[in-house]
Amino acid sequence: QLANIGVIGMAVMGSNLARNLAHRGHRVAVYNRTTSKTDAVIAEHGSEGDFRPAAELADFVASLERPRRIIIMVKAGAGTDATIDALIPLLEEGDIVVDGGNAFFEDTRRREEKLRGHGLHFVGAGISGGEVGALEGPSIMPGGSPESYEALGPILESIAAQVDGEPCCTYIGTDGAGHFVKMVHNGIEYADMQFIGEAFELLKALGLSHDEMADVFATWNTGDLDSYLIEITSEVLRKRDPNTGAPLVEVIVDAAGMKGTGTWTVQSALNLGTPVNSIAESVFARAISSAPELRAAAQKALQGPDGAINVADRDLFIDQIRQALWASKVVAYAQGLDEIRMAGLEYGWDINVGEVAKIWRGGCIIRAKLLERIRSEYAANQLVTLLEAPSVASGLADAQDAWREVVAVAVRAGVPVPGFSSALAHYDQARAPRLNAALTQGLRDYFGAHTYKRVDREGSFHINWSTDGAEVDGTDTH
Ligand code: NBP
Repeated sequence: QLANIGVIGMAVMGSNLARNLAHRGHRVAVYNRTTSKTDAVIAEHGSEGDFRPAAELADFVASLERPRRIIIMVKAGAGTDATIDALIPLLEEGDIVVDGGNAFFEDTRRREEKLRGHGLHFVGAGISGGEVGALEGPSIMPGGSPESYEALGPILESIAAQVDGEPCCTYIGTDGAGHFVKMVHNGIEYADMQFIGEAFELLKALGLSHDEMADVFATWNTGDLDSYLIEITSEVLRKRDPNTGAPLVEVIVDAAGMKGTGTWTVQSALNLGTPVNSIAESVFARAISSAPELRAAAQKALQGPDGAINVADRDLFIDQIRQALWASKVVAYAQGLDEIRMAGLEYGWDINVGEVAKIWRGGCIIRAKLLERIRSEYAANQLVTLLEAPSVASGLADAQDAWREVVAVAVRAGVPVPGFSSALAHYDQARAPRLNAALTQGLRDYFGAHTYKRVDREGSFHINWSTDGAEVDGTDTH
């Protein structure tokens, strides 16, 4: 009997995914450009299931039943293209090639079109959960032809994380839809981590020890904030440096790295014209952390409060931080889901946003109790944005006094909270009956004759600013 699934790429992600497939009873063909890696994986894990290692790509392809299902887990970019180009001449019409790496969705669109030209299906599948997720059950976001999902879906669903008996894997939409959703998942992950970082800084400014902070996060993890990232924050804060015994976070250089998915999320949002300011602030917060020259120059020149926070009721303020964190998190999820909805309209993906929330409930890095509420709100209501969902709007209403207090105290103390404050600004902008954009339009008309619309009648208008000051029809003005 031939293998029913193949995995190319035996580095961390590919080998763990192949083992997961084998553990679920699949017959797994495996291949890696450098054969010694395949040999090492088989030597160590070959007894865990039915693996079919191949040293040559042609033998790998020949060992698969048709339509062939091949998951590529190699370094994103040139590695993916090289693997695809090597595969194309070996495949037959109807075969399915899956890219499980972190590809940019425009690359996925390009590859899908190319493979379609060869009569092949190309599936861009976002896979989240890191190496443990790949092995034990990730969240999988596959995009491609509906037909390919029929042949592939059951296999992917069998290895995905399960929540309430349902797999954290569902068909997302055509071509780049799956990788787009994975990209936004990562953007939300950036925001989640930024908010947690701001809460940490505020708790520290209150004078809590690292063990006390770890306890606070552990307690928060038993309530509305229950999530993987809050859980591991408690563990990281409690960790002592094996060398010095100091809290580990105090010996880690405060320069955050990034691999690009957060930046892509913001760039794509800018192209779509959809506001994701909390996600953008998270990306920029990493950027300033990793700008040593700018920081050194500014540290010498700039004055301000020393960052200590003194409040009358410390426990009350800690709870207010919890509420600010929850409310900001809701806004970031709303912004990310808004971006997915807008991309669906732009690219014709017909994405079910509630189903996206559903498959993020388990396996992935942003898994959180909040996602069940989001799933049920999208299932029950036709939502333009998550913020209008009844239980979300009332939750934000309840949290907003605390949220405003935390931002105000932080601003006065000189503790930077770009995430909390930008999320709050989004909340206030979104609910405002009038925005200052009216003045922007007036200014644009003044210096550039860009025209404006009126609240009381149709059409576009222009003021003859430099002559008689009269309002004229702006239809023909640029
Ligand atoms: P890497 O990203 O480290 O890539 C190593 C693999 O790519 C090896 O199998 C290597 O083969 C292969 N490869 C390279 Br490099 N260039 C190649 C080429 N030109 N042709 C064929 N194969 C090539 O592996 P990883 O860390 O397991 O990640 C795999 C994918 O999963 C990436 O897209 C990554 O972004 C994504 N990822 C996701 C998560 C997550 O949490 N979801 C985590 C980590 C990674 P060799 O052995 O012959 O050099």
